[in-house]
Amino acid sequence: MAIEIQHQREAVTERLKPPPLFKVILLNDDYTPMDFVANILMQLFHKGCEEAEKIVLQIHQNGQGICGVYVHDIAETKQYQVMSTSREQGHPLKCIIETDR
Ligand code: TYC
Repeated sequence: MAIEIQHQREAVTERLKPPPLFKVILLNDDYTPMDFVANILMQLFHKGCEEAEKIVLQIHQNGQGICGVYVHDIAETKQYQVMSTSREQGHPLKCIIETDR
């Protein structure tokens, strides 16, 4: 009985934990136009124009940059939207997701 209560407690504690978060990261490449990446950041990640431009330059200089942090389903959807919009427009832009903690 005591063990069962302990298990129930553990199950409740598990359910109360906040869900794991995932970073959505854009990678640099030599071909995708900066304007296209800035538009992606504004339209899909709701960044303002100045912040979007800062992030684009940061990715261009450092190789990658974080666009946002989300629960897994949302992070995957954002990744899919970035990749499909880029391919539709003929750009090779890459987007990855990584655990945040
Ligand atoms: N390096 C690209 C260029 O010079 C611009 C770029 C920025 C590409 C960010 C991808 O995630 C990226 N046109």
